[in-house]
Amino acid sequence: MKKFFISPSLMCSNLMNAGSDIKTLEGCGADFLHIDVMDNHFVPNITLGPDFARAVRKTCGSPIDVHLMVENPENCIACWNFLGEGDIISVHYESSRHVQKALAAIRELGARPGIALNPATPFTLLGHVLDDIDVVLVMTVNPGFAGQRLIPAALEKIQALRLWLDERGRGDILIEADGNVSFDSARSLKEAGADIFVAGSSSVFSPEGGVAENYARLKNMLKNTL
Ligand code: S6P
Ligand code: MG
Repeated sequence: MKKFFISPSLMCSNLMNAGSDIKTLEGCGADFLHIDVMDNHFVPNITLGPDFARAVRKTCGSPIDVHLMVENPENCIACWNFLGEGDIISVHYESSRHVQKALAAIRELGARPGIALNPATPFTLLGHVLDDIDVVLVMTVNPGFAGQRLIPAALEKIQALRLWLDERGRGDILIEADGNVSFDSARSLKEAGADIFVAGSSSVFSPEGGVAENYARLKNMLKNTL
């Protein structure tokens, strides 16, 4: 069975009780905790930031997976200097004229650099930064909000990206699927080649069950998918 990772999206947790949800997820053995950072410039929303992430790091040992949806992320990589080995920091290809600089700064911190792609952005743009990344985060919805519907073309994109990376000898680069990863869509996303599954209101934080129960359900579903 191919290894997979679940990254619950904390913006979808019960923010009045986030500490308790985070402890529950740590108890579930969550592979990552996904922290969405938005600046009302790159996307029309404002969410979590480094102070929140620092508080998470203090209370919990799970690796952190930061998704920066901010303009010019190269200017704020130092804000994340409490992250390091095992953590992921992703920046959007579309958010900077100096994206390689941002990726190199993340590597310098000791964290794993990821590049995030909006639905309309072709992955073939990544040819010259393959050595600078450990992860490609494929947006399966337009970034900015939880609770959207998956864009079907994203599945084909993930499939083609997996082949493209493998052909370049980069089978080690992980593909992260972000947006409407549900108990149903997770299966097709895994079959297409995704490795990391961002789990928000469609799965781990779905009102269908409790956080631990939903996490176990998603994990079980992914375990039984090739
Ligand atoms: C969206 C953000 C995501 C969401 C997550 C929500 O801009 O990057 O990480 O938090 O995808 O999950 P769902 O199941 O509500 O789409
Ligand atoms: Mg995200």
